[in-house]
Amino acid sequence: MRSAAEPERRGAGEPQRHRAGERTIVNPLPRLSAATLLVPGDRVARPAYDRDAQRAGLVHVGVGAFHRAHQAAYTDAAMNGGDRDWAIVGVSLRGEDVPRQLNPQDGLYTLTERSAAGESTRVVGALRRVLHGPTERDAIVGALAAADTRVVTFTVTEKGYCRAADGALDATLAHAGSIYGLLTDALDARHRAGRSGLTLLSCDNLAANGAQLARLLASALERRSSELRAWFERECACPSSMVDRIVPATTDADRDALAAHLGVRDEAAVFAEPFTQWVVEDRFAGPRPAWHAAGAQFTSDVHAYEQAKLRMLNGAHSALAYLGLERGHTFVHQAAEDATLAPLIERLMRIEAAGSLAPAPDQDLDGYADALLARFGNPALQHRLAQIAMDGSQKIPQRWLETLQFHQARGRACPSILAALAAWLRHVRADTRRVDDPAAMRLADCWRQAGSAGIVDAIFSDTGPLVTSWRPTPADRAALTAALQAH
Ligand code: CS2
Repeated sequence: MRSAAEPERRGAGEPQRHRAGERTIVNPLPRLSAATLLVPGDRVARPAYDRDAQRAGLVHVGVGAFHRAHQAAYTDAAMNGGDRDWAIVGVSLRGEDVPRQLNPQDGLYTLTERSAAGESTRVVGALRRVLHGPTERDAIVGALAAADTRVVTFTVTEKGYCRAADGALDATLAHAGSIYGLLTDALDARHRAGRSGLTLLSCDNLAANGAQLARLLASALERRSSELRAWFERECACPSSMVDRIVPATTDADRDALAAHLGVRDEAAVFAEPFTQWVVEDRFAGPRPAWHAAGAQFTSDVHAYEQAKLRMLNGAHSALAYLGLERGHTFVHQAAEDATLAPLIERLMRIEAAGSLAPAPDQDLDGYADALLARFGNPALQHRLAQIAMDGSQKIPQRWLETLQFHQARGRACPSILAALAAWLRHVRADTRRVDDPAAMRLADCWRQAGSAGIVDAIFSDTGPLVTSWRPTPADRAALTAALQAH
């Protein structure tokens, strides 16, 4: 509750501002926390369960905006529906920002859904606290090893899986602070204490994400002991899952406007589209939260949903990002409405990506493409193309190159994907700006050494930086080289 010393709230109006040097400072409102939870109560929905009475059944690694708008929101809905004891202990592997945003708020944050029709906000209560990888390693291992913990979910992005170019575990990246270092110590402790195995659920945009996690983690555990590896394979499960929700990075302007509306500041606020989907392989080592309360689908085979999402949604997203940035756009909805790009994106989704898929009986790929175009066109989201353009070396293999490979084997060309690939090659050239990609240095070296005549072979080779076995045909090489030289 507000104390007398705090600035007066000005109804639903603007917060007070004054100039301080170059920056505009917004006078501090109280932070969202357990103590101020009632302040926005009349405007937003709040958790319907006693947060303090819940046991922590879940650990989540990688508490970015996506987790907060997706898995944590499903878990909150499950607990709202009466499935208790799934409070989440969050882990931030590197950055300090997320613990700083969430811990002073007792793990509370708001989730706002945005569409052309308006906004709706709720407070999510599932997250208990966030542990910081570099400074709280023992506490993280302790949480993973705790008897109450039954499920661990991951959104560590594609690069968090530490894969070498051949797809195997990269031992130099898989250090003590990586998911592998933490899980090795935690699973070892569980095994020795005679505790149950865990369900380790990858929620990242990788093909067969569960199988990849299982394979990579098994090779990390083998380095500790064959017995630990065998225990993991016997007692733990790594189901695959397809996650979907568009969650743009939150901006300061978003936080300011929300504070003006709520009368409390939420430094951890997230904003997302109304659409959300989670298809989970129903293969758990023990109990699981009632995520279906919020619409999660449990199935025996995620593969068809996962491939359609990666190749159609994410494939189109990456194409919009590189081609759209080149054409001077900032946001996804602008690129999606660009009359030059629209036919290319339609072809990429409906012919090239959809033509490489074997849909499940209930999947209508053309209807899916229609729905995706409507989602991309949501102007309220302000989803930045630059956010999608990050880490392309990690993304494009499962978004484009598997599709190229499928059609190549059948003698078919994919002109839209090739146009997007040429835009990506230009994007990573890095002559004039910083490229946000873990392989940025290697990509820049390839460009320096090979130039536009040789870049395609330099990148798509056995010694190149991408995890892919796709190799261009002479026709692909000619098309890509011509596109590069024409720019
Ligand atoms: C996007 C995804 O940033 C990106 O690479 O393509 O984050 C996308 O918004 C989500 O996968 C949607 O579910």
